Amino acid sequence: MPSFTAHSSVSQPDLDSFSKHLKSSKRILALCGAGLSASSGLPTFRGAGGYWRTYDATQLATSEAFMEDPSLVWQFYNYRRHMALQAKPNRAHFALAELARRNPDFLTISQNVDGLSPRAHHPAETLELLHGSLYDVKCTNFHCDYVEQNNFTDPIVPALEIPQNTGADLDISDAEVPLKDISTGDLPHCPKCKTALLRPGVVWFGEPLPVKTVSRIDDWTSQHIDLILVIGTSAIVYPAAGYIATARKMGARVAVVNMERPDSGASKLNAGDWFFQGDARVVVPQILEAVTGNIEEPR
Ligand code: BV8
Repeated sequence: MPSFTAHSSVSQPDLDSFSKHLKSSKRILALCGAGLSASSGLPTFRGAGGYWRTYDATQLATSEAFMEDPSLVWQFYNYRRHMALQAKPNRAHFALAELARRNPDFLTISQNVDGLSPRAHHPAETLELLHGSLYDVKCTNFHCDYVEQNNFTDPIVPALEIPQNTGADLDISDAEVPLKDISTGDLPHCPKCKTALLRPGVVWFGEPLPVKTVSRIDDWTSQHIDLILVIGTSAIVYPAAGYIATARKMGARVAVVNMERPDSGASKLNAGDWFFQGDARVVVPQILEAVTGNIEEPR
């Protein structure tokens, strides 16, 4: 029976073999998903937190939903902006940032739009936010090029103020709490063309990923890769999930950090892969410690 390390279910022999490979790895890729931020208090998409009111989050993350009911979709995104601003990056975000500082040939591809990796001071040049950010906004007018980054205004417009004291522990993410009927005129509008609505600067389902981001990642993954860390993702969404197979093709060993053992899909374990079961907040700092040193719990 392998001995387990003190504070997680990571077995010592796995940790030793992984640490040895980590220390000898030059080109390391990390693919992160909502599980990385779960312990910061942000619900995941497909886990229990995958619903907002009565909607599967993926039903609201589309341009069709926005065109049909911009008020509902803006209330969804303004709520997530607010919640992510209240949340704090956890030790796993900081550990990845430290690995990035110590290894210039490291790249984090994050599917998360919650802004927590940038707030953990992850070096920007080795962080690709594949699906954009809740804190970017852009104009919906095809002929207007207005884009604003790092807009942390909360609420983004007064009309989207989240109603408080809506009953014991309930908020607008609960279907029992009525949503405000916000007229389109009171939603965020473009300050440049002054006509069109602004939308969240995220990639919706059915939309192409930013060309610059994809080509940067394609460049980076066109050379040999020593290791890919697959952290807190169900690996269901493409093209993000496809980077795991790409990394394998480029020679990478695979280490999966997840609460559940992935038995199918893009992150299905192959012989020789490491699987570290547990909360990313606990497991990621532990498995990276051989290179990053001890990562303190953020105060
Ligand atoms: C594209 C931003 C092509 C928005 C997101 C029909 C038409 C077009 C495309 C498609 C189509 N059908 C399918 C597709 C492809 C589609 C897709 O993949 N769909 C899926 C549902 C099958 N992809 C797209 O649409 C992409 N675009 O293909 O364009 C194209 C090309 C040219 C021209 C036109 C079109 C765009 C996809 C991007 C969508 N945007 N986010 C927003 O956030 O609101 S996706 C969003 O969902 C996230 O970013 C992320 O990618 C995904 C959620 O996945 P995870 O992050 O993994 O989270 P999840 O909850 O699923 O899993 C959490 C995991 O963590 C679990 O495994 C859990 O066990 C684990 N966990 C939980 N707690 C912890 C933990 N692990 C560790 N510690 C813990 N504490």
